[in-house]
Amino acid sequence: MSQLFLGLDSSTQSLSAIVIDYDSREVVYEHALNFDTSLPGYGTVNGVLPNPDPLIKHSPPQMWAEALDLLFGRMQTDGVALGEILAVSGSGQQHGSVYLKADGSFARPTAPIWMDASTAAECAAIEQALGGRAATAAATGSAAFERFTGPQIRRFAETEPAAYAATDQIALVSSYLAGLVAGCPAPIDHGDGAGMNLMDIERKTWHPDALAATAPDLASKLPPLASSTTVIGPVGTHWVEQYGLNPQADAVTWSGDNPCSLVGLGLIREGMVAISLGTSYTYFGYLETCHTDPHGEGHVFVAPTGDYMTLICFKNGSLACEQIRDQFGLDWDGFSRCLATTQPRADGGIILPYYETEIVPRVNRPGVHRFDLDAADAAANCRAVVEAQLMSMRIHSRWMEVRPTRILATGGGSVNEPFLQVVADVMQCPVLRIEVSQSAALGAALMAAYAHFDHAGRSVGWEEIVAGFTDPIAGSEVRPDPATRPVYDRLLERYADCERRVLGDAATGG
Ligand code: XUL
Repeated sequence: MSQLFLGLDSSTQSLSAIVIDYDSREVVYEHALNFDTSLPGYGTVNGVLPNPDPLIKHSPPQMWAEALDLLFGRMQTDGVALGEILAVSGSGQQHGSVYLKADGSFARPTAPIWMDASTAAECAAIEQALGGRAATAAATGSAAFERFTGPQIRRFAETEPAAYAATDQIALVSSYLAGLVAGCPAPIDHGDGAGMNLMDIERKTWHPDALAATAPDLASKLPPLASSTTVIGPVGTHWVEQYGLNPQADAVTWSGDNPCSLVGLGLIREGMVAISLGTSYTYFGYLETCHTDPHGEGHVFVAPTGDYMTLICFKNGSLACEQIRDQFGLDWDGFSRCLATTQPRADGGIILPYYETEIVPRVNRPGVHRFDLDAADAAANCRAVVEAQLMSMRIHSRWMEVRPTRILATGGGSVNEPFLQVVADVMQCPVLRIEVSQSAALGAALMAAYAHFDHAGRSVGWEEIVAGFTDPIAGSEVRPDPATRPVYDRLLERYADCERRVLGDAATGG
């Protein structure tokens, strides 16, 4: 009999499932269920409830619960051997919170999610109570961010005190769904707990000062914290009776999508870094020891392995490249040709492409700034905008003190070879492509496997768990050109100087 593990992923727009066959190292089943189209009665748009206030982004938790049943029904119809699954884990969009009464009903019918930006005042108040931005980051792993759970809880307690008082348990998206699978309240795992501004990032316990800075009586409303690979118990009887799961199958804690993706991409050793080239660009990687960003721009979460991970989000990512592409009437091929036909130059033109406000570095007012760059030169602008993104990544990831040994590239932009050459040259590190479309769900399935073996007293190392599931695409390696090293070392200094001039000293990432 095969050893099957199920990984689920409740993201903003969909609920996905991946089943892996551990022995053959294969993904044997994959399905995604879109919330808007599968559950239209909730009226969500891209998984989010419409709201006249553009800062408010909530979703209905009941929809997530219903989706779980729909998905298991679908797996049954598709002939998935549900009775052979040994353990189930999952991934949830990070930061979102669910408010439950003692009888399990909702104390708040909607859940604020990671896209919500309505808590600027609460962030300021929490940071002040904790001794400032750097102190908040040192204590909880991140400065206070609008989407993080603590500021969201504070706003709820202030604006709806009666509903807050009626709340018995606050769950994250991940722990809420883990509880449904287990049929009992689930702990919050260290990975997703680190995205709340409430957990002591070093001790992995609730931080008493952060709790006090957030809302009254909060400790009594939070579940215990646990490692990301804790077996909560057997799966709930509902899943056994309705869908034929094995009553002995393990219900494992769920984590956030970023910690799960870390494992789903095989980033389990120091120096392993991934760049996700989507609408925004994210730079994330494994950290052996905990140290936080003194500028409060990057996040530190706990990795499913029990070590740490970092995440930095660059909002203007491909958006800035698209602006330049469109400005010069190019398509992506034309954009790539511009990169392929230009050379990096230490005295090359520089652009600071803040078409929108930026997360890293913090830029509150959009603006595009050019230095020694002819605004009419298409090729020079294409090169400058890509170099800008990568130099920004290199500068603003310095605080991690991790020199990447290889970088995995994922997302739409990773298919563009001249682009990857710039990544390799600026970062002075080999870049490899990886084609895992569902890295979070895959990570969850691998976490289920780890937890299952661990719980059975069979300790299997993470290397062995991920082997064969997370291999980069053969032949996709792009190596840095050593001749570009001194060029970029010099250009980097000039870029940092331009950032300083535009944004002030706080923006240069140390
Ligand atoms: C991370 C974050 C997003 C969500 C998306 O801090 O807010 O990546 O986890 O699901």
